[in-house]
This record gives sequence, C-alpha cells and structure tokens, in this order.
Amino acid sequence: MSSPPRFFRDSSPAGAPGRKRSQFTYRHFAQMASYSTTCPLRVIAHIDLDAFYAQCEMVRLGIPEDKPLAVQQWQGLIAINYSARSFGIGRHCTVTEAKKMCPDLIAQHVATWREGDEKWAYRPDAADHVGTDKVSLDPYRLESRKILAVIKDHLPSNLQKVEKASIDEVFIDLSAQVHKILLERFPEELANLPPYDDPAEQLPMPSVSALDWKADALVDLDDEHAEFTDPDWDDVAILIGSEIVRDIRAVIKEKLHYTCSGGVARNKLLSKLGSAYKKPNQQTIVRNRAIHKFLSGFKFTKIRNLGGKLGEEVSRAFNTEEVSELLAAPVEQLKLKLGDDTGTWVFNTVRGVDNSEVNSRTQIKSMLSAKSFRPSINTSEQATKWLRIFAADIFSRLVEEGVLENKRRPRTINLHFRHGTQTRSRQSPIPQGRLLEEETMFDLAKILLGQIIAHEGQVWPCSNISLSVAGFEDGITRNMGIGAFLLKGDEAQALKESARMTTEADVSRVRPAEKRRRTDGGIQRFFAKETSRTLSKGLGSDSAAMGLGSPAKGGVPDAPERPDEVYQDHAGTPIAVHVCSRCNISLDGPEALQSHEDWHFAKTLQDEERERVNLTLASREATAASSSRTAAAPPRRPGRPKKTERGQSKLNFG
Ligand code: DCP
Ligand code: CA
Repeated sequence: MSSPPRFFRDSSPAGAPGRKRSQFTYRHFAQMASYSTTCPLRVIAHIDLDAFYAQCEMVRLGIPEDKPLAVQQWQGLIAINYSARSFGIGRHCTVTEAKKMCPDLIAQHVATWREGDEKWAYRPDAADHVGTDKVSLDPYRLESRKILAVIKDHLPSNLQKVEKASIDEVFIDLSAQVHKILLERFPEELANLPPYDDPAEQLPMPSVSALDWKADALVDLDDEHAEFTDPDWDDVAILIGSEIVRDIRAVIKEKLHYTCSGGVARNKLLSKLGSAYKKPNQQTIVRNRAIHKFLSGFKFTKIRNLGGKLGEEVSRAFNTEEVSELLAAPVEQLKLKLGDDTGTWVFNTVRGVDNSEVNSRTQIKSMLSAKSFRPSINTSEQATKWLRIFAADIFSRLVEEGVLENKRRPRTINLHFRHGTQTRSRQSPIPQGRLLEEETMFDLAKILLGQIIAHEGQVWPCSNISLSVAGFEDGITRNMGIGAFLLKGDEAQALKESARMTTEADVSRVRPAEKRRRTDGGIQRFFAKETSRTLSKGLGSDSAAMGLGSPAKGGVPDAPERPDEVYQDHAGTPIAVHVCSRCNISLDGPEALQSHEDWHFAKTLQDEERERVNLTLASREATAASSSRTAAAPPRRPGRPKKTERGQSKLNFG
C-alpha cells in the first residue's frame, strides 16, 4: 500500500542562493539510516490496540463494532470496548454494576484452564469456578502474534526495527525506512555530498511549503513556533512516518479487523503518549516543535517509567504531579532530592528527551505461571494436574519467544510450593542441546514436585504453587557446538567452564549405579547439584523480579529414577541453525554466520562512535544537565527493588 507524496512542492530550487538552510545537518540525515538514538530526525511510532481483549472477543464472536462488550474475569472487568465505555463502564466496575449501567452489555468471561483438563476453553460457568479454574491469556497472545506478523510483513524486511512492548503495543523505529523514502522523494536536496565534504554542513531546506497531515491529530505547536514557520526535515520525516503508521493501521484492520491507535514522534516516550492521546482508531503526531507544549499539559505520572514508585517519589519530593511545575525545578535541585542519575533522568524526561533504543530483541528474563488454592489442595495428583496446566501455559509463551526455532530458550526451571507460611522450592537446569518441548517441562516440574514431597516433610495442605523458567539465552545450545561458535573470547571461555563445572559436579556426586545411566544421556545428568553460585546468580534476581516468596534452594538432590529413553538426549546433533540472532537472517553455514556477526560487530562499533560524537555535540547544546543520561528507564537507585517485568504485573493468578 504505497501512499502518494503528501506535501506541496515549493517552486524555488533547493540550492538557490540566499535560501534559508535547515537546522539539520548532512550528518543528522545520515544518522537516520543507522538508527542512531541521538539523531534529531529520528521517527518512532507507537501502536496500541484499542480495548484489546474486548476487540479479540468481538472478532472471535463476530459481534458488530457498535455493541457494548466487556471482558470479564471472575466478577471483575479487565477490558471494556469503547461503546461500553460510553455508558461510564470502566475497570473499576463489577459485572453486576456494569449491567445496571448498560443492560445490553455483553460480558464475555476469559478462557480458563480447569484442574484436570489439558486445554484451556471458554466455559459458560467459569465465573463460578475461581477455585478450580485459572485464567488463560492464550487467545489474546495468539491474536497479538498475528498482529505483530502483519506489521512485520508490511514493513520492508531489510529496514525494520519492531519492539513488542506488551501484548497489545509495539514500538517501531521508522528512521531507516523514512531515510530511504526521503532520499527517493528529495534527491535534489538529500542525495548530494555535503559542501566541502563536511557532514556538519547544514542541509538545504526541504522544497515543500505545506504538509498535508490528513486526518491525523496534530499536537499544537509550542507558542514560539507559529504554524506558518517553514517545515524543516524533521516535519517532513515525521509526516512520512505518519503515512507508514496510517498504512499499517489500515492493513491490521483489513486483514484482522482490529482498530488501533498510533503515536508518531522523535522518541519512545513521546510516541507512547501520542498513541494514547486520541483513542480509539486515531493517530497523533507530536512534531519536535510541539513537544514542550504537549508535555506541559501532562501529569508526569502518565509518562513511561514515571508511573510507578519513582513517580510517587518525585511527586512527594516536589509536591506536584504536573510536568509544568517540575519544569521549573533546576537540575541541581532534582539531583539533590533524587540522586544524581535519577535527577538528571527526570530532568531530561520531563523535557521529552529520551534516547532509548527500539529494541527488536525480546527482553523477557523469566516467565511464571501460578495458582493460589482456596481451599487448599491436598494430594500430589491434584498438584500434578496443575503442573500440566503451568507447563502448557509457560510453553505457549515460550513459543511466542521463538523457542521452537531455538531463538530463545530458558536455562532453568523452578518450582515453588507453599504450605502454611512456608514456601519450599526446587530448581533444575533445563536440558539443552535439543528442542525444548512442553512434555519435558511437565516432566521436569513433576520431578521437582516429587523431590519437595519426598524431602520436605509435611507439605500438605498446599495453598499455592508456581512454576517458572528463567535464564533466557539466545539460541545457544549447551553441546559446545554452535554455542561456542556464537560466543567469543571471555564469553566462550565462561561457557566452556560452566559446561565443565556441571559435568564435574555431576560426576562427583553420582553413586556408581547412577553413573552408568547418566553417561547414557538420561535426564538425571541435568539434575547435577550446580554450584549455588551459578544458580543463585542465575535465578536470584529473577525470583525477586517475580516477587516469589523465598529464594530457591541451590541444587536438587537425588532425582527420582526415570526411564532414560524418554529423555534420550540427541547429543551430537547440534541444533545447527545458522541464523543471526540480531537480524534473523539465515546464513549458509558457520563461517558465513561468523563473518556476518563480525560485520554487525564492526557496524555497532562504528555506530557507537558516531553516537559518541553526536552525544558530545548534543550534550553541549542541550540541557544544563551534567551527564546526559537518557536511557530507557530511570537509573535504579541503590536498594530499589527490581521492577516487576511488564506482563508479569498483569499476570492473573486465578
Ligand atoms: N489488562 C488487564 N488488566 C489491566 C490492564 C490491562 O488484564 N489492569 C489487559 C486487558 C487489555 C489489555 O491488557 O485489553 C491491554 O491493556 P491496555 O491498558 O492497553 O487497555 P486496552 O487495550 O483494553 O484499552 P485502550 O484502548 O485504552 O488501550
Ligand atoms: Ca491498548
């Protein structure tokens, strides 16, 4: 779906003498192509599905768009479509209250797993089964995956950088694609070498006199920038970005029937605020010259990363929630009250400065599936039925992470089991070197449960069980095949040593009768008492991130005997996928992959060097801030507990 140019050409030639120059340089323009995060011409989009779970149910059930619908979880509502919102229904309402407000409301309960069943299902009686059911988000994850695929399909395969930020939102760095389009549309101004070969030279102004923003919501310009100011390259770039986002939204609607809202701006912070600005089914453009005015109307607690504890701390310290009031605080005062790094970060953030990268690589560090039992459960049969559900639940999320393609896989599995006030836990490495299967996870979980029951004395009744996986790695196998190849230097050495350590620990603790079985490659060899150093390092922080009760104990003694053939490890058949973990392209063999990786390495160095130069320039000009820290998230202060990962905070514990 290609769009015609949406601007009106100026008649005077680009290089005409006396013509005003752009405020942007040839270097700035070139930086767009390499996704430089400090480039002032960056174009970042945020796309967020409208009332997502509600739309999923409407599409699944074929319900017309204008019918009010809410998604129910037990007696509460977790998603409300816009038609239902017009009756004043919100997440704060119970189903009963909502039906009073709108008698025609369709309240669709989420799908659930049921104790003993092997698959989630939509059940008419789910709301009455909070004791035996667990919410399944699989239907929404499935739709989310389809949407992501449509987006990626629509973007040029060699020029896309898409970050899935949650189940219903993505960030897209459109800079390189816009750079290409700009070159095609404005060759006269942009395709030539800079005068004197100096990239610091200013570009000619774009030969356009007015931009056609179609139906986009345009945020008003700052007072000092009147609408009649000539458009510069940042305006043209963002306009092209808005065309791309409009097209993406249209394709999602056409192919999957979902509406979404979009925000286009120079960074993630502003594009996210933009997409939420006008909903549903609209897109908002925050031009650089509108940032100040746009932001000053917000409470800073609405800004990404300032919504939680940090936001509360800042509002306590400055006795306000308004961006406009915080703008008056000098950086020194912010640093004094919040610490140097956080103070500088907040100072930049309320000014709309955010150089965080759109990261196409997944950030998930752990996954957890859990259920609290009221009443408690009393038998290992019951517990095992839940382990089946947890394994299936986690596995479906692992599939989303690319476990089937061996793109990402967890290294450890962890079982927590609550009896009274005590939480028992066991953990184990996950066998590497072959494709991870749901059944393997279920078997491992059963073994861990068996160990807790056998070695922890009184364990019944049980009030909560949680299964989690952690220690995610990118397509690395433990068989020293491609793993060692992908890593270099210290990393490769560390991997070799950890493999050796596992083997040694394994051998040192096996009883002679077990030794023979392990050399067959049975699962027991994965139950080696790993050094507590390895495990506590690997899991401690993740456990904290997940808010688990107690730290897991190191090591798993005496795995129960299992028939080896079930777990026959396909040792010696490395998963030889020669796929670049950065850009996902397939290479012919290890050598080709190696040289491709070397190319990335060199390119990263080059980009970093460019950014370093630009950062120096930018920090001179920008704020009075002493260090120009503008990372994705505010720097964590010492002692601040690690923030729960996105997605986990939304976990429904049944
Ligand atoms: N969600 C949830 N519990 C919450 C918030 C959200 O289960 N407290 C789920 C249901 C939502 C989905 O996550 O449909 C996406 O959350 P959003 O905050 O993006 O909200 P919606 O997509 O429902 O609405 P909007 O149109 O405002 O984005
Ligand atoms: Ca949404």
